[in-house]
Amino acid sequence: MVRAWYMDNDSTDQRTEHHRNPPKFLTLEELFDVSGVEYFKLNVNSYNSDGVLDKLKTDRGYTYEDEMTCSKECLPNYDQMLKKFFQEHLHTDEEIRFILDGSGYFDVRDKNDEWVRIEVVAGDMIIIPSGIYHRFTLDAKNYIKAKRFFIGEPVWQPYSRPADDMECRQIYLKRLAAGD
Ligand code: KMT
Ligand code: NI
Repeated sequence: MVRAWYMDNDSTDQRTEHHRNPPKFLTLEELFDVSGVEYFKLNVNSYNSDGVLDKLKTDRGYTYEDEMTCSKECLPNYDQMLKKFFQEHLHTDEEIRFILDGSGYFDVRDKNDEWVRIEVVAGDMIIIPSGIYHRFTLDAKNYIKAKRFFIGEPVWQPYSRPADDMECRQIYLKRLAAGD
């Protein structure tokens, strides 16, 4: 089960959970309502043949996919890349990740600009909307392997906050307010 919670305001070690006191969790429905983030549970042992991922790809038009591993051994420029992932940013397209192994945290800003931390583990597929401010960090285990998907030719370009005038940001805010 994926877990999501509101973060404390402590800027020490980004790899720890950073719960509030007392902890404040969100259900997946609440997560969607306050951020537009979507979540699907897949079976890491059977996704190649069970048709669930195939249907998602067809329904949503994902035509590109690749795999990435983040660990000290596997990622070139590991420290630099992780620093970049953790800088608050947005993209002009959805950020779609299906976790195959390991774990990590996607942090997203909610409607009130508060950080929500989403813990992802093997089997979790997360869709971060275009135009939402977010960031990523590994947890204390320092390892994640994930599939990335994209509609068409991939564009991974991050735009650091502030990027409030971008069209994708304006569209995102309108959709969030309308609740769809
Ligand atoms: C990103 O764009 O932040 C990433 O791809 C992070 C690693 S994916 C689990
Ligand atoms: Ni991103």
